[in-house]
Amino acid sequence: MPVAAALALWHRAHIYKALVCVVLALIALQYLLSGVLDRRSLETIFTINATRYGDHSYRNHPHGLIIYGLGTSPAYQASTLNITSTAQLTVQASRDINNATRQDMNATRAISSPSNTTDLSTPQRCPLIPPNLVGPLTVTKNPPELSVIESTLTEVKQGGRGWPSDCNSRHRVAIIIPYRDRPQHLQTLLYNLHPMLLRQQVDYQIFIVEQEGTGQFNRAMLMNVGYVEALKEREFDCFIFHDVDLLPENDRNLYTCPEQPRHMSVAIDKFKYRLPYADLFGGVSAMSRDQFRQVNGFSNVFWGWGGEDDDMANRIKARGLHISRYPANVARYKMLSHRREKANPRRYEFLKTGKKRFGTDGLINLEYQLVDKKKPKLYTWLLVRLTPPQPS
Ligand code: NGS
Repeated sequence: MPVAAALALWHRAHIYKALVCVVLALIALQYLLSGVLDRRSLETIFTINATRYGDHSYRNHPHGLIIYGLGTSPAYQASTLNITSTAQLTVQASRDINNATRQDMNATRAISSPSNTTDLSTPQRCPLIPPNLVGPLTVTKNPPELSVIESTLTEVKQGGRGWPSDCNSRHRVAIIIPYRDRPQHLQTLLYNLHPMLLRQQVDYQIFIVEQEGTGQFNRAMLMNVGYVEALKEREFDCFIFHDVDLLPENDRNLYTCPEQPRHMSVAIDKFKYRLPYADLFGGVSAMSRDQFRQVNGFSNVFWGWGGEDDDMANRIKARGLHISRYPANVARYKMLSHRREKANPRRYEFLKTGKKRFGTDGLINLEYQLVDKKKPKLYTWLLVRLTPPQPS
């Protein structure tokens, strides 16, 4: 029928028109997207150049990459004891990379001078994920002679400093090691730690803070001193508080500071690689310069073994922060054996009353004397005389 045929023809023509519209729309979309992608890659180039202005741009976005960073909900606490699935890690990693990229872009927008964006001759910013990580490490408990270690670690500079040679590090990290009378442990730690930090592409310096005399050890106060003294040298943005007897077993446990304070020594061989309790913050822990200042550092009242790290965990919570952790298969350590130190009999009492002192006891009333300071090849050594805090 001619009318029906005409109608069919008319319908077909409409279908063709619709198809043409869809194709045109797709082309337009592709064109627009390519514009966005171009802009993104331009911004990346700008960001790379921005890092040349080290101090300035670094301070604008001080947070490091949290590759596997997770929260500390009870569910998470349970999950730290198991191996986290690769899929989970990947999701977290890409989320963090996206955040970092966003931060980079913000930093980029803040830079207005076009002359900052043209010179590509200086090293680029290091990649978010250091490319030479190997994962599980062979830990050496019997290191060679100190002189041999010194001559092998050619990339380490006087005072225990290291930084990547081919890119600008994203992290300026002070490693603070409270210390007394454990030369063999120190040698072993340095032997294991330096190569790992170099692979992690952090710009770091190792500080050994030694307590003078034979009185009760005050780990917390030594870490406060380490923080203060390190900042006199350089504007570190990240602090790793590190016991001398813990050897990292995996270089994916990045010595950087993420958004939240991070407990690093989650799984220690001595504890059968299980976290003893959810709020543990002892062993090895990471805090940014600002977080540490925000909590007023560690308490100064804990003389003898135990409790000072629990008090720090309380400070962190009181300030609305929380302890983050890498999964237990990454945050693994071997502990070197030693005599058990004398526990502080008053530690539970101080823990209970700690809250009252958060504002008055810490960096704010820290008193010490710097007795000596030296910079041998593998570390910066500070000998300090601690002054017990006066009752306020
Ligand atoms: C707790 C201590 C912490 C200590 C943790 C692990 O009991 O300071 O054991 O110690 N708290 C109190 O004593 C209140 S460890 O065996 O790793 O030296 O960090």
